[in-house]
Amino acid sequence: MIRKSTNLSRKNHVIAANLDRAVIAVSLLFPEIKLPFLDRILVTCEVYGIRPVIVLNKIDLYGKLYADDVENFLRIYEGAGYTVIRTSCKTGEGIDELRKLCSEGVSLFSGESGVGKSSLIKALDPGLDPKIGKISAAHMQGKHTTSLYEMYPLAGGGFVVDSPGLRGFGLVDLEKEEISKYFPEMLRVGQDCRFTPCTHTHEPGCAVKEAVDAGIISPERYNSYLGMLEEDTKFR
Ligand SMILES: Nc1nc2c(ncn2[C@@H]2O[C@H](COP(=O)(O)OP(=O)(O)OP(=O)(O)O)[C@@H](O)[C@H]2O)c(=O)[nH]1
Ligand SMILES: [Mg+2]
Ligand SMILES: [Zn+2]
Repeated sequence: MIRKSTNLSRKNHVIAANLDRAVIAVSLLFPEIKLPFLDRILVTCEVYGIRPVIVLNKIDLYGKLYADDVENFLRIYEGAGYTVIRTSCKTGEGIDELRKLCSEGVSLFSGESGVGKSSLIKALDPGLDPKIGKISAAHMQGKHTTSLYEMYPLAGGGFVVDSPGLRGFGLVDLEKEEISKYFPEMLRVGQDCRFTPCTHTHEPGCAVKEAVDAGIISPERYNSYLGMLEEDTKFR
């Protein structure tokens, strides 16, 4: 799994190797999720053939007020074909399911600072002691508590890699025509576009745009795709 540094060096940064899956932890609150950021991680997983599992953590915080946001999130990502597990390190919801999933092979825990990567690892195996931070009261964000990559064996089987919170996630170099292949829902319908290659932006007879209009592909995912296409090449 590789990301491009978002600073001027634009260096490739190898995050981890020989992974069986990437557990991408997100939260609707503290810190608030940014969908294009999640989509960049998902594209990178597709590029390297790593199976992503999305963990919507801190489910105990959302209540009725955010019920629609939770539904919307599931609609977007389950609709795109991803596995989404709802978890809480406070109530234990979803932890058994996540433990079962992680009981074989090596799982990288990735995501923004403060989403609860280290807390999830501790919940999977209370015998472990990864450092857990606090949410900064001033910014309602994580404080970059985990500073090193560390692999732990789980008592119930499998290995997990705790990692420092990601600040930015630069995509590795991809040709513009290539990007949509890494959106599984676009790959599925893209064969039916009238033109090949099709950028799925302005071409007539574009099956991807039709699927967006028909509500089969979510506008949020499509917008992330457009954002990746439009990015100045220095950010890709
Ligand atoms: N309410 C609630 N708080 C949680 C949950 N999971 C984690 N937290 C809290 O979120 C804060 C950050 O948790 P960490 O596990 O340190 O987050 P992290 O993703 O490892 O953060 P970095 O190491 O900085 O990247 C802590 O105060 C946790 O107690 C949860 O499911 N519900
Ligand atoms: Mg941590
Ligand atoms: Zn098209």
